[in-house]
Amino acid sequence: MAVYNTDIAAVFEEIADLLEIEGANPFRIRAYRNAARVIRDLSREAGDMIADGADLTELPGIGEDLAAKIHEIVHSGTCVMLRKLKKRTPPALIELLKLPGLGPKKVKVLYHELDIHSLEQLARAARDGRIRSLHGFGEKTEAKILHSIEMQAGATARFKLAVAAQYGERLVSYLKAVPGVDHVVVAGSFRRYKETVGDLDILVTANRTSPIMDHFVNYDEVAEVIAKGTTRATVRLRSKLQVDIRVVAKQAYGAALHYFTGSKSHNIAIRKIGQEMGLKINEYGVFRGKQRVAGQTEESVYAAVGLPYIEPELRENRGEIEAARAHRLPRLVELADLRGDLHAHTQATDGRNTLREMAEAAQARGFEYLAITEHSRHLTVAHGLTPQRLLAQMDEIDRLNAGIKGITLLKGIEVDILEDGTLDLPDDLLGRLDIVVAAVHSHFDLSRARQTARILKAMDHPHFSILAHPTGRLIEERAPYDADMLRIIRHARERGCFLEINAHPERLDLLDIYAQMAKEEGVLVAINSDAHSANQFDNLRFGVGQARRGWLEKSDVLNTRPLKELRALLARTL
Ligand code: DGT
Ligand code: CA
Ligand code: CA
Repeated sequence: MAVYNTDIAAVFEEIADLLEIEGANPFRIRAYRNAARVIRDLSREAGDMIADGADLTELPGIGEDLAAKIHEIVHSGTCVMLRKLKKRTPPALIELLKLPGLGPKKVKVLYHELDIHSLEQLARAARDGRIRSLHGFGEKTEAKILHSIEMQAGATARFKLAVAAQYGERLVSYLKAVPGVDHVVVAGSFRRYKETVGDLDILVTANRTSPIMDHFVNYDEVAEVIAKGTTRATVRLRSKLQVDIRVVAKQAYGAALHYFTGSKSHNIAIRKIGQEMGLKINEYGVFRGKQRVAGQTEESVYAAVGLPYIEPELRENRGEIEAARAHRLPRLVELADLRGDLHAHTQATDGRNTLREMAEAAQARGFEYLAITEHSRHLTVAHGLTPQRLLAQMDEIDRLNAGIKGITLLKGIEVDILEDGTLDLPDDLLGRLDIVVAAVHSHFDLSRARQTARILKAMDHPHFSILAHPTGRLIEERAPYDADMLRIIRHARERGCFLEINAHPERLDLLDIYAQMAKEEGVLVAINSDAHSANQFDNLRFGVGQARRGWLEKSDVLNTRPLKELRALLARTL
């Protein structure tokens, strides 16, 4: 049984939540939250470190007790303390914690003040208007709680793409090692780089004697076998992620891959074109009468209906078939096209690594430049930089740039856009930076008109370069703020500034449709990692996936430009 860092972090987060509901010592609670973050940001799996005999107490904030718990979790998947805590907490409270917008503090109040033990009781209290008068709640929160209960009742949980990737990719390498197996690929929404996936759809080609199905259901992460036949099976993993597997013959690989990649509405549209040409298209191939005319590769399926190959990220039936027919498909941007990253943090604020470590990691990826963009002072939770501390960092960057070859650090900031649209640092200071990344981090609830005006005003600032994570959403946790994105994009064009696709797995913001809107309006998009540690540059692939879903080409992306061109583009706005 493999235990990943995300599993360990989840155990610690849950311990912290339950301790908080109990009203435990805040320092103790914080120690667990901190440990969760440290583990989540490790560049190696803690399990591997333990196997190598590493001393975990050398990690920041990890003492003997936490190190012992990490060992325990790595070996057993959980820990005794969590089990004990769970035993003495009413189970419904643990359910309440899972509702977006309800943290341990609020759950504690609901439990103690209203004696709420279940979701039904909570919904009733919200409907009766009994929640709004509680300390720290109010009418808005009450409405939100009711909304999220109703949402949860209707929807089944989806997994963030990066989380699904972690489980999916390990399963793929496990399956590739099975005798007689040829291709193993994750199809479905995962292959289309959708920001969340409902389940994984794994397609395998194997010879007839391969023991693939038995191996699949015996994978040590499998919690439940829902169905098992000779060519298909469905399981649920311990993480609750459901996985479908389908085994096909080699000559049907392309047809099956096309079928299981979807989207369903893309498939239906392609099948319809086939029908008009007298062809039958299914997961086994493309047929004219009884004769198979295509299906070995995806290209052959498209060619059979007179179309060029269409990339998976485009297959949403949003105009890609028409574009293919007119030979106007975009040549989508690729990870290798990126020449740098324009949004990253270091230890100076809430990052994990030093300037030098971040520079070296970026250089190791072959980057030509990296912008260091710490938070500004308004974000006190992230130890935002004061003007003085920013000046000190700028000097440090000068020294580092003088000493390091092959990569240039750009001086930047992730400055807060304050409620009135002003920026959270003095103009003269912003003017001395190479790049000003600006973002909304507060007052998400402003009316559409005020939120839009706030952002437009910020863009009017002469030093504004990039609007970071432009809709503020956190996937499955916080809805996008209400703002007129078309006006913002058009204003960006007028002002010569740019929008970001933030590659952080919880953000992936711009959303794909707005990335496409930016392209159509002629606004360049930066694909940024927002890395808080050196290993988080890996997240860029998800940002690139999002960009591809937005039809972006290399030329639509700001940070595909060589440094000299980038500087010229930034100078327009500085
Ligand atoms: P998800 O899992 O909700 O994130 O979305 P998908 O797209 O992965 O959907 P899923 O897992 O239900 O099915 C995988 C693929 O199989 C889907 O993208 C297209 C194909 N598929 C499923 N059902 C149908 C169907 O009824 N007709 C057609 N043409 N294709 C289907
Ligand atoms: Ca799926
Ligand atoms: Ca499926």
